[in-house]
Amino acid sequence: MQVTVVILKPSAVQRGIVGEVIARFEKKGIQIVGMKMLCLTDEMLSAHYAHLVHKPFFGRIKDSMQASPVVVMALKGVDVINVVRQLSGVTNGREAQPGTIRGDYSVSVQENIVHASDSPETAATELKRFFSENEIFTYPQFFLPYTYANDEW
Ligand code: FUP
Repeated sequence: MQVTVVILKPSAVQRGIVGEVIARFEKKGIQIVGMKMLCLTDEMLSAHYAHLVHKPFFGRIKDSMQASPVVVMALKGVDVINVVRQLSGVTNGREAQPGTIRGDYSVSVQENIVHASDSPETAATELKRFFSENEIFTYPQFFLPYTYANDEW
């Protein structure tokens, strides 16, 4: 099992679709193992978007991510990093496939509803960035036998 990090961005919080987006992860069969609301700090965003920090548009991305609190989630499942990226769709909401979160709820590159970790290394770093150890829960998923075959997990 892997754990990945999702951020429900201000574009989700402000538009009142946090519940709908969370429901997509739950209905897929992914287990929520951590979740909280917080305001992203300058330090968090410089680390989180280190690959974009020198781009001319970093300032507007930062403003967008700090426009309201966000919801951060830790999600657990088999290959969940890839599964959540697939559910999210490509970065540009105008190009994301219908049926994906961005494809259904976004027409923007920046205001694209969710962030999802893109690799096991990133997921581990982001988990540490946004959660302390006691905020990540281990608990039985009672539907597991109906979610996966027993040789899948
Ligand atoms: P993703 O992994 O899909 O979140 O995409 P990136 O890490 O490439 O981009 C992070 C955020 O920066 C995206 F949510 C959108 C924003 N961005 C822009 O606004 N313009 C760009 O040219 C690239 C990214």
